[in-house]
Amino acid sequence: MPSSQPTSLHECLKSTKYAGIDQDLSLLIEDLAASCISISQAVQQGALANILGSAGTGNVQGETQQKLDIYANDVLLNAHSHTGRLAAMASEEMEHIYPVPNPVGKYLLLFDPLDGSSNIDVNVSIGTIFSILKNSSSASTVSEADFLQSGSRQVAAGYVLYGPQTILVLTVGAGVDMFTLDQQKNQFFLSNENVQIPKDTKEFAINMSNMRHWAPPVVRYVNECLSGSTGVRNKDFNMRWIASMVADVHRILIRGGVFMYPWDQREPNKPGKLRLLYEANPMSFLVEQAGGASCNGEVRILDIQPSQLHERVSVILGSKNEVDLIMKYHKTN
Ligand code: AHM
Ligand code: MG
Repeated sequence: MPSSQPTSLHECLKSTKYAGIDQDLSLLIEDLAASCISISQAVQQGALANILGSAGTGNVQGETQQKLDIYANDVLLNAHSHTGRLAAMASEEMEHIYPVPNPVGKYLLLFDPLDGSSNIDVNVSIGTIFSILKNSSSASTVSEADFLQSGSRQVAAGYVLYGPQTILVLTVGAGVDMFTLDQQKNQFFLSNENVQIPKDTKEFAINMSNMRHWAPPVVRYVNECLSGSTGVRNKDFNMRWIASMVADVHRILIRGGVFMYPWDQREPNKPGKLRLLYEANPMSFLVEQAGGASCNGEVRILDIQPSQLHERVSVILGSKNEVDLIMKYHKTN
């Protein structure tokens, strides 16, 4: 049991570490935390809240929506529509942006309301991923173009992991902090400060069933990991694949590792499976702030200029030395 009084999210956001953010952003982060507590409660109720299973509808990504995808999306839309802190929202689950009714604020909120949808019904960790941008447009109405900012312009990003514990992971560009939900007090408390990803690792995460479709640099890297201590890497690797990016990235933030969802040749014109604005950018911001690296094999993900809201991207992120090696293989192949 902790001996001293833990620091709440609210207190932390008032501390000098978070002095660089304005009050609207601080309150927006607290609004997000409150919405995710509601989502967490629904996740815990599961079948008792009639929240499991397919909704029978499809989203703009061509995926079947789960009831919890829609529930989480609605919770976030409702919680943020009238706060005066946002100009508009965009979600993985909605085809178009969602301009908020008056009063209109200065931030744009993007989210994957329920990441890891394929794990909902099997009681495996899932999460909500968010990214916050400034609305830099002076126009009176917000347009999709206002959301098309590179990840390096994010002012905050994070996720809430609904696992054995519910954990909020946050960056505002001053490192990464983790906050654990106290279920009795319904409040997040600081539990892991200034998270640092080890530079080296012996663990990789990738959906191996797609191996025959990958590009040569990715095949080379994974084959070298598989060859273990008698191969060129001179060490045995371990593999993990949870199929919830939030849970795989959380493990990497805690103990290192590399996560890959690379381009593959089944749909050569599609850069990857994961979405740049709702998944890759916020996770890349967190990983870099924790001393890791993130790229698409060619360039840093945070440098990519998006050309559309639901743009997809190849993702390679995690322990810095490993990501650098995979990048090198892409450049020399
Ligand atoms: P989702 O946002 O619809 O849940 O999809 C994204 C998820 C990631 O969390 C995860 O890394 C990946 O899809 C798993 O894909 P696969 O089932 O192909 O392994
Ligand atoms: Mg997702």
